[in-house]
Amino acid sequence: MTMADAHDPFAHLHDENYADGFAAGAATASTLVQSGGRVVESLDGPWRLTLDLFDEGLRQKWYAEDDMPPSQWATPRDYEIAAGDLVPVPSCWNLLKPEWTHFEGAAWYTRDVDWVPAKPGERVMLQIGGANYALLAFLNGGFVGGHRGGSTPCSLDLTQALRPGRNRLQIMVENRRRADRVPMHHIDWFNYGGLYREIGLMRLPGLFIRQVAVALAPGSDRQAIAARVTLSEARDASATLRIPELGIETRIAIEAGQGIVEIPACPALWSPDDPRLYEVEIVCGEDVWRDRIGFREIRTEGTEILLNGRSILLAGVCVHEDDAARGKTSTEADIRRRFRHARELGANFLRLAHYPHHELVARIADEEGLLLWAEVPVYWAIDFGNPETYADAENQLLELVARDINRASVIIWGVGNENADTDARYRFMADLAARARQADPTRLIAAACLINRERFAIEDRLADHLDIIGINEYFGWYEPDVANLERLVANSAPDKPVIISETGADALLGHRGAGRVLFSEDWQAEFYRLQMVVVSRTPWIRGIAAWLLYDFRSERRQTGFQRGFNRKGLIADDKSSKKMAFDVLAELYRRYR
Ligand code: GCB
Repeated sequence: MTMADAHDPFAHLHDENYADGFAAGAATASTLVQSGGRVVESLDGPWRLTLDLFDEGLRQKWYAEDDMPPSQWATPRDYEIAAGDLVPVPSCWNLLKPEWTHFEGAAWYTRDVDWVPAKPGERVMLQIGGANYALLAFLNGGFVGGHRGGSTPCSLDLTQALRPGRNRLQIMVENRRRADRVPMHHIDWFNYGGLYREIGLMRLPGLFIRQVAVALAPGSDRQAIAARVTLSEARDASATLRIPELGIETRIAIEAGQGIVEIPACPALWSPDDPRLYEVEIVCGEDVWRDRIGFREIRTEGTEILLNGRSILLAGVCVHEDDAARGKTSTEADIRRRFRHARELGANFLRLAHYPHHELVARIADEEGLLLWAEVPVYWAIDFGNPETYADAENQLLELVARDINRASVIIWGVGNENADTDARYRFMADLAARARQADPTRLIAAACLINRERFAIEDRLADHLDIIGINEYFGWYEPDVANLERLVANSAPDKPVIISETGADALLGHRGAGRVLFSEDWQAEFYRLQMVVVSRTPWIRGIAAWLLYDFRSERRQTGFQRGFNRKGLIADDKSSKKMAFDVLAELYRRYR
């Protein structure tokens, strides 16, 4: 914009560079502050929301401070905070008004924040649990940072911009589906939008603990605990690690903001039968970081998966974050209900499809002793040749790892799902797997890999980079002949464990039929019987995750049976009506485990 343009009320109509300077990727995994048991002053509750289909907010600077009521405006405007709808946060806008159901675009959230400084030198982080897909945040008219990635959290430093007294916080959230995003525009779930997880302010001292990883030291034969501490700044310092129940109190020397310590220790090991958690505390200067952590070892040996040195079978179920009334917003009650249903099914394992779920999921799984596969939405036809897309995927992965690294329940990081084999895909996913391993050497890396349908064999060069080969197979559903599953097993000789990471059939609640009647409850139940015959007798299949616990919204699904839902749930979308297959699979799992 030239000086002359600055006085031209129509200049913004011709400015297509309106988004320059607003990087949605400023907040990343390395700026994320773990919750660490600290108090967060909640900003949940009512916010004003204005939809912005044409990006007028950036074009016209809706973030500029102007608190005049319209009656006092000198010139007309197209934005008025008070005219926005009062909406609850967290929520998905799609479910708030019928006319917003399919809205994909930008929307502006606004609220006042009253701030009372507590200590000189304190820092203040805005902690956002999840906003789909990208966000830009503005405080008192100034840009304070942005984030991309629809299911991972971010931290934005508000220290400089926050004023004592009243502040105006605005967050533009934007959920357009795009070919270069992660996931891309074609997905088999609903593209909810909004600030759909909790949001709040965290006070921290000038120098604080950003991230911590505490686990059994790899290679120590379960005889040592390792702790890694990262501070907010690359300074030398000293921290103290305490695990009172183990009698541990150790100094960690921190150099240039990083400290690592390894201590001989034999904690009682965390397992599904005994999900033992220890209070862990790290103090550095004025900052205290706390968590409850379970210690366990997960590794593979040949085609077996070993938990604390003992071979396990994973009997599991996949689940989406999708609720008829709340969409992608999960409450603690939702999570506990999912786990209760998984247990009723006899599952010891859940695959959290196909993106990072709410932070509480792994915390509650830690308490309850459930095993988890957590993944990033590197789903289907990602723009594998695009370096920006890779950077986004890697950042989402590292944010997930940073958030959940202390959760014993998470045993597998999933780096992708059903991605067609190209050189670009191979490089992208091999790099992602290597990055996951480097960031966290204590867990297993997996992906839903490929099947050669001419030979009926597991065949995916990516498998060389994984610890576990996931196979999504629908023999008996998309591919009618279940016998081909037997062929697949006969033709494959994997040298690492295989998990059937998905298998399932649609069934509309109440629809019945004898034989292979598609969409009937009967066929869904029979489908699982046939699957489990093969799974149970194949020694290198070490687990299965049924697709899936509940029916979920998916706009791709438009037959009379589906009506906008994927009906492969063992339970209908009301989250309570069990289909016939539920009890059938529960019985099969009882025998399997
Ligand atoms: C798959 C996908 C999953 C779909 C499922 C289905 O293989 O990984 O996201 O929802 O099949 O129901 O077709």
